[in-house]
Amino acid sequence: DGLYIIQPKEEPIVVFCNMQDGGWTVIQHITVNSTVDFDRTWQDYKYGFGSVHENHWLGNEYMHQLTGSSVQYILGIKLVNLNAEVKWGQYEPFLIEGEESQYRIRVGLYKGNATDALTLDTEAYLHDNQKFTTKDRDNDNYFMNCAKLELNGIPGGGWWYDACAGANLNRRNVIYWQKDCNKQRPCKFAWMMIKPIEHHQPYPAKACPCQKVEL
Ligand SMILES: [Ca+2]
Repeated sequence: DGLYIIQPKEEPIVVFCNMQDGGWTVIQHITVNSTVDFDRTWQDYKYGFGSVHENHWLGNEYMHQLTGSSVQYILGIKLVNLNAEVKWGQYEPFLIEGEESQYRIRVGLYKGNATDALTLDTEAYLHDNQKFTTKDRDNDNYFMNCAKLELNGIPGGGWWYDACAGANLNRRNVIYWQKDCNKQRPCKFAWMMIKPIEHHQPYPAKACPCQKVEL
């Protein structure tokens, strides 16, 4: 585990890699009642905020640069409740489209022991295909701006809202993941992480530098 410099496009960026759980690049981390404010503008969510070894949002632009390449990615969700019980979920594939598409999210098939909160079977709560919404840019399907809706005085923050959502990991006081994390069952930590989909290699790839075969 630790900090790494990666270069998804021109600009090098610092990311936190979670190696113990299998080699993931962390794109979001929140601790309940974090001092990092997640009630931010479009521009803040675009390039990220917080500190990468603690609570942070990596940035929609970087999420797009990483997942929008020719390599397909998996989204991993890790949730820890107050009893230190860990829940996992993952979506394959996972993709964030570019700013011209308002950083629309695409999520594929789910597996894990957490609730499938991003594709919850409720008409108003689908995440797949939703654009990103912040307090200063309302792209959601609700008559108000979901990012501004408050719970105990804390707004929802930026997210891929529908009208509004069965999950939101960016509300600072209540980490929300449908049945797993909510007001009644509080969670302490959440992470969003990504990694490339591994294509099965039938033969060891690192035999080179290769000896010329004498026939
Ligand atoms: Ca709206």
